[in-house]
Amino acid sequence: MTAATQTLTGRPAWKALEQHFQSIREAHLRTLFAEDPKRGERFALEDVGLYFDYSKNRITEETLKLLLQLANETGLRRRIDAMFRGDKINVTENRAVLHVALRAPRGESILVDGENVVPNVHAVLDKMAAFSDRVRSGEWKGHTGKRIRNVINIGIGGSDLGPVMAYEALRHYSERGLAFRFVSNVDGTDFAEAVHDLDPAETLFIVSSKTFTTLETMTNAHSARDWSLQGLGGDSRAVAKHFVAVSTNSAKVSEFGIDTANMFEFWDWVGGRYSMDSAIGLSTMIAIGPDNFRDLLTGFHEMDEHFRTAPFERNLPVLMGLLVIWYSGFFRAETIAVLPYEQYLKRFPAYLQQLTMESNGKHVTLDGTVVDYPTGPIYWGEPGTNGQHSFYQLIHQGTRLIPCDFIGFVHTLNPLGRHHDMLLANVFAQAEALAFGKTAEQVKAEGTPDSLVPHRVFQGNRPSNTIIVEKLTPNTLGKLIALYEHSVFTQGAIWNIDSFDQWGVELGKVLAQRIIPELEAKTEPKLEHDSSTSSLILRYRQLKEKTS
Ligand code: G6Q
Repeated sequence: MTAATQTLTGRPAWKALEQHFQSIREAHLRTLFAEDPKRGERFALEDVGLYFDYSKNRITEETLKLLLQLANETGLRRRIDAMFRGDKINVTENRAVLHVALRAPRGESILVDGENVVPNVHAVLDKMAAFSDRVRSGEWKGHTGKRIRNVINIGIGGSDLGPVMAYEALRHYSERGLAFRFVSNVDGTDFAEAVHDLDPAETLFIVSSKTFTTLETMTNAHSARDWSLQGLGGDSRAVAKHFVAVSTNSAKVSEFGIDTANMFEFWDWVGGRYSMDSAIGLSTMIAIGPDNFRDLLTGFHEMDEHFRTAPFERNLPVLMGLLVIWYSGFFRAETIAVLPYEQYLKRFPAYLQQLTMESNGKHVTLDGTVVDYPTGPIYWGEPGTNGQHSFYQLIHQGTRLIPCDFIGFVHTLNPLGRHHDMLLANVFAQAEALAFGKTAEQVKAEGTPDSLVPHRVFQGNRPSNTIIVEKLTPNTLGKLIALYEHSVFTQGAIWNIDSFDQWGVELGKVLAQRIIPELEAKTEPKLEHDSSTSSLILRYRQLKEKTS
């Protein structure tokens, strides 16, 4: 077996980690900290404006050494270089993976099939900037001559989650004279609620779809067109003033009736969940303005450069990714909680769910072999402190190990009395409580009745990372997103999976297409599903008929 085809669990570093795990699995963070008074500084790293404290992890120098060895044995460096070079590392779709080119400065060169893609990236950014300025200034008018007051992004998955998250995250920087809404679900309620109080004459739709064929998006886009035309007297010329598109598919865009002059392009080497900094970010740019959008891209790029050049032992995404490998592969942790102590980041965990789970929820390696180790964990989370009053109980005292990422900012964008110190005190207190807990002796010493002692014991030894950033800005948001993107890359490279395809979303889509006509048929359709699915379809048809 060559080094490249060696299975992960057969690698020397993996075997050494298995052995090492036996010696460290019971070690308590209390002991690790007591033995090394400088641990909190030693296992911390500051770069590109992010402070990353990973000392409250169940690791030693030896763990790190072996994880870094694993990164080397699995060819992480080679994989990083291949991505940045534009190699077709998305092997199942035979595509380059070049979201890093979306934030490459003007003048850089990144080749795809021999063509430098960076000039095209900047041409689209310039076109987006000109359009954004026109909408923001009121120069872009609707069909009746009114200025645009509402911008609605229609998209789903990668064409929705990034724009929603970025709008919420950067709301502080947004143009408050414009309202932004996002429609994704094929459930008509999503569209109906988004437009119920809006005037079509003041509403601009951005139809965001890489393929321009996605069922949900195209259904919503057609409903939006009907709603617009109905409200604007039925003149189809109104579409040109109230609809723009973000897509790779110009033929489908014109077929829909959108002038391709108002289409913002991106490319097949941008994966949906890695596309929020492409033209898919048009709503973000209109909200925060082109200068802030460029700051966002600069933040992404700074993290890209850090990931590409920093030695692995000082490389933030690499260390973060290796810790995920450690907990999922050895402690068998099933989930990871992301806990931003920043209200503006309320949609960040939801965004990360797609980034992490669509990327690394794979059960076969690049060559199709079924893995014999766990791959992508479940990511979830809520902003603090709200989560503390709901699910943190399980993280503190439940039976599962849930590594946590705490994210906090030194400066708030909304200074208000003592709020921010209280917020940050909670970040530090939670990480401290999780790591060190409270022993039975401590609980007893507080005068707790014996019968309650076990209930009030905190075992501790629950690991976390703490990421501290100076302030939430477009720039730091870009860095945080890129940090997770490259952590996901690191994990996928070591697991030897394709982090850039998503075949798992296909089957359900195909089956739904088959079922739609069965639900709508006027005459009883011949159902050839399993007995459960057929009965459900039948029941729906009968009840629909009876109660309509
Ligand atoms: C993301 C996925 C997926 C995609 C949506 C929307 O990586 O590919 O979430 O973004 O299915 O696809 P379209 O942009 O083509 O409508």
